[in-house]
Amino acid sequence: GPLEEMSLPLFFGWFLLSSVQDKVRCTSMDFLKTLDTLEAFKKHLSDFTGKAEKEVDLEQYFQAKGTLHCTTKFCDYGKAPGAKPYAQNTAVKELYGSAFELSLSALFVTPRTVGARVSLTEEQLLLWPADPEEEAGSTSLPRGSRAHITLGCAEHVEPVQTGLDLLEILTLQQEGQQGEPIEEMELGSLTYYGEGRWLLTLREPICTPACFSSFYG
Ligand code: 2AM
Repeated sequence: GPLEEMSLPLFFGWFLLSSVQDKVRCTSMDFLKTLDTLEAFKKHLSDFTGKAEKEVDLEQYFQAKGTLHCTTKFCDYGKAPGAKPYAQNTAVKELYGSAFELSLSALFVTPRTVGARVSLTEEQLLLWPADPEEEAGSTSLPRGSRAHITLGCAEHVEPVQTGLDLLEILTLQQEGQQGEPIEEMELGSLTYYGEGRWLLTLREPICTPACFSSFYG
């Protein structure tokens, strides 16, 4: 019946504490602001605008929605494949409601999304579903590669795109593409991977407390 259908959430994930959400949002805004002013970014502006000379305000370009979180399993109220076994997994049940410390190791920007890469610990990987990387067609990346926090999406882009954009960059790296080193910024080193894909590897990962829980919506 309808009650049973409601018994699984839209998704499980780690939810950042509200005080650190603001800090992470500020860091991301600062990064976008700086990226916007770089000559190297202006040179590749057409990746974002489709036209060479038009300007883009990255802070306006991306829309932020909802609480910052790192999705572990998208369940779609039970309709997504593997939702039920995930919800019944021992680690998921035992660690539900527990606090974790997430490590954000990089920020990335594409014409579609802006996000933060999350580097999972062994314990955190216990909560990672079987195959979200493979679902996305990336068969050879390590488990947990897709872990991320969506910081914003361009108009008409769904948040699911953020993880796919991250996997795309990681796949390029794995194929041996070094990317084009752009510059050392205060936060870390900036690399360009073509087609509007920018990666800022953080010098110091951002550590943030987060609660493992679920969202019904
Ligand atoms: P996100 O994890 O990249 O932010 C609700 O839509 C949440 O579930 C969002 O956080 C979203 O993306 C994530 N999500 C939506 N569809 C998904 C899918 N098919 N696979 C994985 N995560 C998905």
